[in-house]
Amino acid sequence: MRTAFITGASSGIGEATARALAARGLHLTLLARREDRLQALAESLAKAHGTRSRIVALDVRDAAGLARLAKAEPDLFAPDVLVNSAGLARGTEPLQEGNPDEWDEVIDVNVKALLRITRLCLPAMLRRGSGHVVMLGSTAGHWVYPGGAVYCASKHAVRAITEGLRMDVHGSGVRVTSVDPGLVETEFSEVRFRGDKERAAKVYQGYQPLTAADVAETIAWCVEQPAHVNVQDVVVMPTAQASVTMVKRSG
Ligand code: 8X3
Repeated sequence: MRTAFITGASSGIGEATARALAARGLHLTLLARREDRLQALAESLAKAHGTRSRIVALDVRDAAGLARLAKAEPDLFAPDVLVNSAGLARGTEPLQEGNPDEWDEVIDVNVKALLRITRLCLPAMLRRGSGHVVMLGSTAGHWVYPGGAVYCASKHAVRAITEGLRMDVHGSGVRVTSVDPGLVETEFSEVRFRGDKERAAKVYQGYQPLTAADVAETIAWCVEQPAHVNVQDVVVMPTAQASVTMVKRSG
């Protein structure tokens, strides 16, 4: 029985990845804050694919909660695949107008929580000599755009962590992949614009953005490669996007 541990599993790319991996026969540990959404997802996957899901209703930043859980249920932290999908951005203000509390939130979730969860799952993978850590990077981890200094810094950090981890576990059989999407229509922009749905919708207007399912299929493709194949990094953008600042919109 293959298992995947997915953070940020209640929505967006995390939820779509749960669906894509369940369809390929993996059983799941689903971590996110919103228990009702995790419950509904687990029920629908059980019905559709017979998937067994464990639900972990926790804020991914809750270090003490994670440590307690790892002690009580170490098996949860021994998945075949870890997908670090939890992540967010806040605002597009220039740095000089930024909110340091929001910087903390972005860095704590995108970087520190990702490190902590990965750290918790690695010992079992290394003992087994197999396992796959998938990071949700971003095009923002390759290129910086105006108003994106802190978010781009967090995703550049994810890229550095991915590369560093790959070297640290080299020779162990553990694979490390980063999937780095451009514009994907999810709740990402609504969160970034602090609940402003109208402004969020404009980000995806006039062209066909990626869907969460598009990215989930990319992740599933990476995971399904034979054990000797490690897809190191996949950058995926909508066809209408040529760079982080170039999007061809109609009208
Ligand atoms: C999300 C892509 O361009 O909004 O990681 O930063 S972008």
